[in-house]
Amino acid sequence: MSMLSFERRYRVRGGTLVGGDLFDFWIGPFYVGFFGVTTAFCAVTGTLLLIYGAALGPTWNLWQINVAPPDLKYGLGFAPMREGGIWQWVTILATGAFVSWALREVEICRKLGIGIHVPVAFGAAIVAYVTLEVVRPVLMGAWGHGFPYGIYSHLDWVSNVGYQYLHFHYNPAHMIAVSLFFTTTMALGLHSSLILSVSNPPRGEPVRGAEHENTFYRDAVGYSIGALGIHRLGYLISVNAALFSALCIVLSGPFWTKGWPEWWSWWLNIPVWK
Ligand code: UQ1
Repeated sequence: MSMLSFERRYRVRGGTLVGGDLFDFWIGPFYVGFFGVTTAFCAVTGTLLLIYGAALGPTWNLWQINVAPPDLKYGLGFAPMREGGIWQWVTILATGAFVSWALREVEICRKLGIGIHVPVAFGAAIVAYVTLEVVRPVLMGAWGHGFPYGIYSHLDWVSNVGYQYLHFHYNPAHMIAVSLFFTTTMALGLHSSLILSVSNPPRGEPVRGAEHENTFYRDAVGYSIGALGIHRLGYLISVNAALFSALCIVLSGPFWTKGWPEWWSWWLNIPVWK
């Protein structure tokens, strides 16, 4: 891949968090850094372990391959490799890869002198994953409460855990998370379509700018949030979608063991109805 003319100018030394100059170099288009090395190690080792786990299993059908967590009887201890140990190591390596990737992004931000908004937003997704696979299983006393690694198997896990709480959509944090996911897609749809409408005109027509963007939404809904504002809004709702997802699942089990519909009895029990 060829280097773009401006890239060399911004490929500056320093900004590393760990390792000083030791890993401060690029391989082709990719910045390496200490965390590039740890990302590559964790990702490759974890992937090979997943392939090993698949090889031990009964199928190579991509949809049905399953690498499951240990039985509940192993509690929070290490399990034999073939009985959930692979899942445990994959979870450690996946967490290592995700956190390494985020810290490598931080090093790139420091080199460029830009904010760390990207790794912080990615951190919200990491929080959701770690909540599902580490925090909630630890709070419930067994790694067996984590979700399995497999396409169908993790969907079955979501379905089963949902029914354990009778009707998961009554979980108030789940309601907020789902609403934020939908609102995020709506905001991206509003934003992407607006940008395309002004910046990608038919051949021969002029490109339009901020005044056309603002006027469209002022005409349509009486308000324009602005070019910077829409990105602040998108950041807020997308990061909160991930954080409320983490909240809704960590509440289920460690802090609420009944069906979620029952949680709403506080509403029926308000004295004013009596
Ligand atoms: C908006 O007002 C705006 O400012 C001009 C954008 O920036 C380019 C947008 O992308 C969008 C989608 C809006 C409209 C958003 C609201 C919340 C009214």
